[in-house]
Formats: sequence, structure tokens, C-alpha cells
Amino acid sequence: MPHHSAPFAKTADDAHTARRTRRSAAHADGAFTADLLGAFQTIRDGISLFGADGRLIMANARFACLYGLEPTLLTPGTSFDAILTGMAGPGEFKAVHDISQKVRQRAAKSTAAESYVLASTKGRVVQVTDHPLTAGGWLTVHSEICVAEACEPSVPTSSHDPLTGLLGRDVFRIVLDRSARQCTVPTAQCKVVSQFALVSVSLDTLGSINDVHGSGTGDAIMVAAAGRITEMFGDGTATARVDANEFAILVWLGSEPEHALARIDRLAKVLATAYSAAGMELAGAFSIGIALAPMHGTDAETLQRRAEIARRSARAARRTQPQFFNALLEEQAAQRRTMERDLRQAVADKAFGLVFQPIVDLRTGAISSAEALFRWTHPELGPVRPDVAIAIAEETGLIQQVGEFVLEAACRAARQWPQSVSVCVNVSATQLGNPDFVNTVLGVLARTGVAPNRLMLEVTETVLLENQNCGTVMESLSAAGVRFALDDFGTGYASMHYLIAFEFDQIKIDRSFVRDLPNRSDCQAIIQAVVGMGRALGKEVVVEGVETEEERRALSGLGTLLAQGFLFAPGLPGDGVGSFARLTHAVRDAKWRLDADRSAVAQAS
Ligand code: G
Ligand code: G
Ligand code: MN
Repeated sequence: MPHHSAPFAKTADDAHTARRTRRSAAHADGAFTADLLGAFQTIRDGISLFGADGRLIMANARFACLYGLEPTLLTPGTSFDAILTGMAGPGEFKAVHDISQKVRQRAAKSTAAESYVLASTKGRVVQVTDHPLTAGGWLTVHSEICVAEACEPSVPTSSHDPLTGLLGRDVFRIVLDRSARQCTVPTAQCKVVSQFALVSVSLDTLGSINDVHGSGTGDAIMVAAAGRITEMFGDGTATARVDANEFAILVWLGSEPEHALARIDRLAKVLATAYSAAGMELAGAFSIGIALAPMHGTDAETLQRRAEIARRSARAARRTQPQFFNALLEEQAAQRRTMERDLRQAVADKAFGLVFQPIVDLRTGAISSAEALFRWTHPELGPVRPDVAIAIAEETGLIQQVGEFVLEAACRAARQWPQSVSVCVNVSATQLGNPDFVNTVLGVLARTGVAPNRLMLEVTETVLLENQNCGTVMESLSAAGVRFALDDFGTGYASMHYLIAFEFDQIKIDRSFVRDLPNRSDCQAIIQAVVGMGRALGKEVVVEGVETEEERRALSGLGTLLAQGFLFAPGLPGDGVGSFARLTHAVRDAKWRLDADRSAVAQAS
């Protein structure tokens, strides 16, 4: 037992006290021990005190009662092993043997208190906290967190989640509460800090797994994931299922925090490997967030909130590696809450705008259609990125209203344009998955008097992937004459399957293929192939993100007919008097260059 420099040994008096404590613990001398034991008997928690030799110095009656131990085992001098055997027996705390090794190691090395959780097969859950002693040995506090039968109304009776067998939400909250209270912030008097990590894990694709493969498959994956968590953190670590698709793990960092954190990293990899369920190999998308105590919080609520903020940020960035909490994330989360609140008001006030970006026919320079792009300027935060605003609208259930606003405003603008020019509107997963969307679209078309074939709905592959109802909604709308574009083609799965499974009229090649196009023979080859495929399938092909004259010229050589990008025009106001003239005016320069190009070719030949 290494003697860490006791923070008490400062004055002669302190040194004397420390020496005396050491001597008392070591010798367990009669009167002093009896006094302590008397005091211990009045405490609600079980208390046990072991010496450096691994033998019992004293334990209170509550300790014996919690684990159903024979009273004879409480005799001073009983070995730790004998008591563990007793615990595994009548009280049925089977896991105790797994942790005994760890307890000894901790007692030998650690200077900080650490907790773990023991559960009996009868449903009793005990949170155990070891306090290593300066003199060697350890004092342990055993707090009952859940009882088999409700003898106290304040204690939850259902300790475990019935599906996964992990701890349930209420019990976990109590464990977290106690642990948070016990992890101390270092002060001048006490440098000993018990640190732990609260790990929040969610299976983000549980909903879609349930929808596609049935909830039995979703359950099977949750059970398998819980098994992988237990395998990695089975030794008394509190592991819980806290929501339908959410796990929580409380990991004590002890004297070697980097080991514990590496274990969490490994868990991320382990969870991400495929699951065999319903005769298939299925992957699950997990997100993991970590808040550290006491660094990120010293109460359960703060720690839970911050671990969740970290997890959501991992989710938003589609990171599979654990994300630690940091202050910037909290600021972003606060901004998001502000936006959520104010988006509601903006919906009520219809305080949004649209801009329209022309799609140009490269042969003539004429505008063939224009894409409506959503714009929202927050009163304090300024312009909000449309993908962020749309994501918030989806989460808050405001997407139907926002979507209808966009459709209506886009069609109202298109009514003022030439009949030959279509209007393109982006639609999100939640919109297209809702069967009511068919009537929303048809209603808007009827109200604005725009012909259905002048409306082109832009859909990304992710939308199709995340939603199973899309097919039927698209079929109904196609039957009514509405057209569809496959947006951002090439960035997702570039699945040829979608091109035949759904009725797309147009393919929009993502702008990433256009960057530096004149020097990229690989991108040229891809664009040429997609253009050829579009021609063969009878689908229009649009190249997005054309920014330079060189890119345009390279594209013309690849047989591309339609293009969109800042070279022609950015998004522009497209509504009101003279709106179309404004769009035409913007692309006039491009048209002029096109004509110049053509006459140069004529002169050369
Ligand atoms: O215009 P900007 O580049 O900032 O748009 C960023 C993203 O937001 C683009 O991917 C675009 O498809 C999306 N977006 C813009 N307007 C809308 C809209 O009205 N509905 C949906 N679902 N997405 C939009
Ligand atoms: O994902 P979607 O294709 O719907 O995205 C459209 C977005 O692309 C619009 O918000 C628009 O602002 C942006 N965009 C349009 N043209 C260009 C361009 O030439 N370069 C870049 N970087 N972005 C563009
Ligand atoms: Mn688009």
C-alpha cells in the first residue's frame, strides 16, 4: 500500500491524528472500534471496514441484512473472500466475485472513492462505494437503491429494464445522483477527486429499423447492444437503458482515467459492428456523448443534460466516435433552443423568404427552371442556414407548415413566370413520408393555378433511405403530373436502384464533382457517364455548383445540357413585379459569354 502524502499531515496535531487513525485501523483496538460500530449501527446504509490484510475490522448489521449474510460472518477477522462467498449465496449477488479482484486493486492503488453497482437476482440493487484508507484497507458504504418488494415508497421497485436486463431509468438516476454528490471538487484541504464519466449512448436508427424490419428486430438489436455494453462494462459499472433507444453508463475513471476512456472508445467500435437479427446482418447507427464529473457538473441533472448535448452533437455530425461535452456545444444547443422557440413564431407570422436560383440551358442560355431556396433571418442570430432551419422544423414538427409555406410561395412566384419555366422545391424526409403531403401539394397547385408538370420536387437519397412511405407518396404525385429530381446525386449511395425504383424525371449531379473540373479527368468521366445514363433513361441531367467559365466550358464538352451555379446566378428574389425579368437579367451575362463562345467556334471553322 503506497502511502500517498496525507493532506492532513500538516501540523503536529494533524500528524498525530493521522498516526492514531492508522494505528486504530491496523489494530482495531477494542474501545475505539466499539464506539465506531455503535455509531455505524444507526446509519441507514451498510458499512464495512476492511484492513490492509483483507480481513474485516467491523461491519454494521445493515450490511449483513442487505446481502442476507449469516451474522457469524460479521466477526472481526473474517476474510473478504468468505464474505464475498456469503454474498453470492443467500442474497444471490452473483456478480460479486467478478468485482472482488477489482476492489483489491483499487484498495491498493487508488486514492479516490469509486462506486459500482451490485444487483441480486431477487431485484435488490445496492450501490457500493469503496473509500481507500490512508492506512491501507478500505471503508465501504452500501446504499440500497432498489428493493425487491416495495417496503419504502421512495425506492423504485422495478430495478431493471425488462427487455435488456440493464438497470432501469429511475434506479440509474439514483446511482448518478449519489455518485455526483460523492465526487468532490479538489480544494486546498482535499486534493482527492473521484472522477467519473457519464456516457450517453443512443441507437439513432431504432425507429427506422422498427418500421422496416418490425419492432421484434429493433428489440433484438437493443438486446444485443446491451449485451455488448455489459461485456465491456460488466464488472459492477452501472449500465442502464434510460429510454427506448438510449443507454447510459457510469464509468469511474479511477487512477488510470486513460484506460477507462479508451474502453469507451472501444465500445463505440464494438457497437458499430453489424448485428445478426431476423436472419440478416444489420448495422445500427449509434451516437455517444460523454460528460465528466466533476469537470462538467457535480449534479445528476447537469451531467445528464451535458452528456446528451454531446451525444446530439455527435449525431448531428454523424460521428460514430464518442463526443466529449464542451462549452461551445452548450452555446450551440442554447442557440438551437432559441431557434426552436422563434421558428414557431416565424411560422405563425410567415416570416420566411424564398430566393430562386435559375437552372440554365447551356445551349441557349435560357432559363429552364428555378430552384426555390428557403431563407430565414432570425431577429437576433441573423440568417440561419436553411438546412439547419429545416432540421429544426423537422424535430419540432413544424416541417409540414414550413413545407407548405415554401410550396405555396414557390408556386405563387412561378405563376408570374413563362409557362415553359418550372419551379423546383426541395422536400425533406418527414414531408415526403407523410401521406397527407399528396393533398398538400395538390391543394397548393389548385390554389395557385400552376400546372402540376411545372412543379419539380427535389429529393435526396437520404430522404428515400430514411423513409419507407416515400414510394407511395411519390407515385400518387407522379400520377397527378408532378415531377421529381434526385438531388445531390453522387454524394450518398449513388444508388442506381433509386433511379428505377422511383419515378425521377431529373438527376442533379452534386457540386462536388464540378470543383476544379478542367483538371479532374475522373470527375469529367463521372459527369459524362451520368449524362449518358440520363440520356439513355430519358431523364434530364443538371450539373450543380458551376462557378467558373472554365467549368462551364468543360461541361459543354461533356454533353451537359443543364447547369446551375453562381456563374449564372445565385439565389435571387423571384416574386413580385418583374421577377422573371430579374432572373433573366442575372443570367444575361452568361448568355452573352455563350454567344461569344459560339462565334469564336464559327470563326475558327
Ligand atoms: O441555399 P443553401 O445552399 O444555403 O441551402 C442549403 C441546403 O438547404 C441545400 O441542401 C438545400 O437543398 C436545402 N434547402 C433549401 N431550401 C429548402 C427547402 O425549402 N426545403 C428543404 N427541405 N430543404 C431546403
Ligand atoms: O442540396 P441542394 O442542391 O438543394 O443545394 C442547393 C444549394 O447550393 C443552394 O442553397 C445554393 O446556395 C448552393 N449553391 C448553388 N450554386 C452554387 C455554387 O455555384 N457554388 C456553391 N458553392 N454553392 C452553390
Ligand atoms: Mn436542391
